[in-house]
Amino acid sequence: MHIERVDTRVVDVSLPTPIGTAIHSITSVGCVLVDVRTSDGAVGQGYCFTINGERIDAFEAMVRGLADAHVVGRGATETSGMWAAAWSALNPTGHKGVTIGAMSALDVACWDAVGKNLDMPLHRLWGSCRVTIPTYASSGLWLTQSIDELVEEAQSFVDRGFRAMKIRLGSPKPVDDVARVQAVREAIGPDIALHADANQKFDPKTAIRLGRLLEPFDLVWFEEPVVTHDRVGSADVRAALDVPIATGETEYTRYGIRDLVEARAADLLMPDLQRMGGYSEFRVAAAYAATHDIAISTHIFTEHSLALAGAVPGCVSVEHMDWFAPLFVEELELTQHGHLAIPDRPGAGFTFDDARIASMGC
Ligand code: SMN
Ligand code: MG
Repeated sequence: MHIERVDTRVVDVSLPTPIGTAIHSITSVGCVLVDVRTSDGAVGQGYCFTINGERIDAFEAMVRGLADAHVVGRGATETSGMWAAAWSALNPTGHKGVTIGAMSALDVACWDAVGKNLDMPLHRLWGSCRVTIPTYASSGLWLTQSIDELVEEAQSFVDRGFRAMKIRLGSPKPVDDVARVQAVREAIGPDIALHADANQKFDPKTAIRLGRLLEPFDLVWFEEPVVTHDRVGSADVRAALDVPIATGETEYTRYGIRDLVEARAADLLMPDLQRMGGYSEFRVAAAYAATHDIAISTHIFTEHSLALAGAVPGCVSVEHMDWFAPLFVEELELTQHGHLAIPDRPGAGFTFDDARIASMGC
């Protein structure tokens, strides 16, 4: 069984309403969809994206270049060989950004093809450890919302069956962040878990001050308190506060995760499937985290992260982000106790909804 062809499509998926964090203004996600076609007939699928589709054509060109050079013609089960060859070829260009995003889409698609050819869910192929995983509602509680809107949305998450959610921080004045967190905590009560994400907004001193002010609200974690490159600053915030520091979504590959661990910058790591470079490299990073007894929680890419969550014992939660749901035929399944079901379908367990994607202008 070998890979006969790799096809790409570019599609822009609009968000229902524009949203904002401390560093993002988002109206859509532009995606490169990748179909890896094998000689046995299975089609493996993966994707990478940019916010608002900015510079997405560069990602498509990178996918096509890597596919022609390192994927087409290769045995479909040679995921490690594909990854190693592409990694080596990318040395002069670099191992962050467009290169790794393109590798991720190809690697996920190749693994999906392997699982589909074997008629086996990927988490079982890798060694299953669970059938559901805790999740938290993350498509909401944005910085652009009023306190009334936050309260209403928090309540609606609880009504939908979520047992956890995430609010964004980064108001111009820390007291405003405190008021927003307080309002949500009062709306959801003490039994619903609340995470908070600063999207790198603060300098370490401000983060520490805000972290202390937020102590009464029993946060699960304080995410990306400082700029991602300031690992020492993140370690300082971590040492000063009792609340766990979660970070890692902006880091690339095993080496970004290693640097955070070596700096003692994180209580919990949040690898992102695209920035890790796909399933192969994510599993390396997860193993590295495990050797340091640091838990992980997957960053966005909800559908495709479930296979990993089903096979990585140290994964404690999967972020529930609904941005990419319109791409897929299958839907995420929220189970009792606010968990997500790990799909027991072949491969990654999700397939592109071709008709719907075509109607998006692709
Ligand atoms: C986030 C990620 C990607 C885009 C906007 C916001 C946020 C999260 O940091 O962790 O969900
Ligand atoms: Mg975040």
